[in-house]
Amino acid sequence: MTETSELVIEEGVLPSSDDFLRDALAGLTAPRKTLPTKYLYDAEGSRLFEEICGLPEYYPTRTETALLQTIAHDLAASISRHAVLVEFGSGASVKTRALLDAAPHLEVYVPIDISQSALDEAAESLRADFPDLQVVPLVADFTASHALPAAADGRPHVGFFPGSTIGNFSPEAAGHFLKSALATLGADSRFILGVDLAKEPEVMVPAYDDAQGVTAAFNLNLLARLNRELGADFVLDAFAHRAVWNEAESRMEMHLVSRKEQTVHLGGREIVFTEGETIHTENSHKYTYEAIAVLAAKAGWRIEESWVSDPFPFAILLMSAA
Ligand code: AVJ
Repeated sequence: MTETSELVIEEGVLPSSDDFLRDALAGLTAPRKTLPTKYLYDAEGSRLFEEICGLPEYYPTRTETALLQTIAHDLAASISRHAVLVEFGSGASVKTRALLDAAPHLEVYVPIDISQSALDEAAESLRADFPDLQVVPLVADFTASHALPAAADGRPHVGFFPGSTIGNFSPEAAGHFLKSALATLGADSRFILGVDLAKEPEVMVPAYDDAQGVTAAFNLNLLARLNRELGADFVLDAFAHRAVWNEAESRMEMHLVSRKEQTVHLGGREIVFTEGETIHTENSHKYTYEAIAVLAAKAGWRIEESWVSDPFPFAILLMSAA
């Protein structure tokens, strides 16, 4: 690890274009074409995602934010004095502010994210608004377990994973993540998890296929990235965004559908598409309350308290290491 006083960068964490090419080729030459979801979030993708969060159809962000604000004082009351808040995949740390406002006894904040620029910006703005808070960003892949920075030593640890980002994992990978978060946080820790719950497809589908086409642009940006960064020759107009509810797997899926038979070049390879063939780019699993509770319990977390919003069910769980 390379360590400075205010920023910790995990070795080998910064993604290279070699990784991107290798991952993209593996996905695009598979019998059912896929591209890894994490590549949706370059600077442009992150900007588009922020825009999605403000769309009328995209209920999760505003639902969770409202619930967090409502329960912030209850959450704060169960957070010990001098605690460290550790956020997984913190991005711009927007939702964190509701907790920080309600829990001034939080003294250290460790945002973990793969994007150093997002961490730098978030840290600067939080330090300005919370001058007594020690902000110690960790540039790392939040899905793996990590040694926390020295500033967290000897303090109670509270994990924070809002945004239903856990829905991007398969249930199996979500279980692994919850276990590795427990390994990072330690035996006396607590964990605050935000999870979107399954609801009517009439509500979920438009959330992933909005009228303004922002989600379509977000999805298509993946192909634009392949062109920009790896010299591929995707014609963006020749692919359409599609959002589908997969009832059997209880998940929203995003695909890019080839509008015609076509051949695309990437890294010296020819990739052939039939008309209607899709590239699967994202899963957003929607849990029942019971299903997420079972997953958490299997990973070693005990639910202390939970809140579910209405009319759009979204759950926030306060758990402790069992
Ligand atoms: C950031 C993973 C929570 O799945 O709802 C939004 C990403 N994709 N619109 C989600 C996303 C399309 C979002 N998460």
